[in-house]
Amino acid sequence: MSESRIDYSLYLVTDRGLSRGRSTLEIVRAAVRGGVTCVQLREKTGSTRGFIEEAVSVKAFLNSCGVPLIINDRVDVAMAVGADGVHLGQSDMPLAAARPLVGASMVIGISAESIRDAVAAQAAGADYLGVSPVFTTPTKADTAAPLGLAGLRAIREAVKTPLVAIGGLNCSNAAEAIRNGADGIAVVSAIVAAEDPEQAARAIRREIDTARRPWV
Ligand code: TZP
Ligand code: MG
Repeated sequence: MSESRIDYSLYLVTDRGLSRGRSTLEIVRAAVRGGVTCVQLREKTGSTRGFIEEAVSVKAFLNSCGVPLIINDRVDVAMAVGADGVHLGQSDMPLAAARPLVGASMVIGISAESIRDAVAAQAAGADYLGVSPVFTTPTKADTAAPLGLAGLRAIREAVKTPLVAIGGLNCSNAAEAIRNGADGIAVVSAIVAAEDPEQAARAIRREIDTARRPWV
């Protein structure tokens, strides 16, 4: 899938630990009903086999509604399940090593915590960038200092690659992130840990749509 066929506008990143006992598939189904346009499966614990089984079941659902699946960290898992994309951080497999493995059609997203990261990832051919963290977040421990909206805007001015803002995003700041150059909003806890993930996604969706249509 080429990057232009992916709608990054509301990008769900899963987290089993924040799901309050609900299955990842259950969260994904609710979030898609609420307007999520892209799903990244992020499994930091558990077996490779378990990750693949989960990815296969989530992919079957997402295929039925035309929403792309992106796999976090694991090029092998992304290839094994025929995912639409793989998301790689600055300590994961380099894009130049991943591209020959996954081929031209799989989307590769790269985490960028600075202008330097973003410019390098664009030059290496990243399909999109996860700009992180925009705000403080308790969800991921090993992040750099928050970029803030000014940092997001500076990265927007430095690259043309689609940008997905991540880190502390929710319905109260999603619109600002879009206005400061994000093409999409990536969310973990504001959807995954919500009492009603469908409603939570819908509220963020509304903010994004309003920010993209300032004339309305
Ligand atoms: N990558 C950068 S920040 C982050 C990830 C996975 C966590 C974002 O989580 P939340 O709960 O949306 O702030
Ligand atoms: Mg990673």
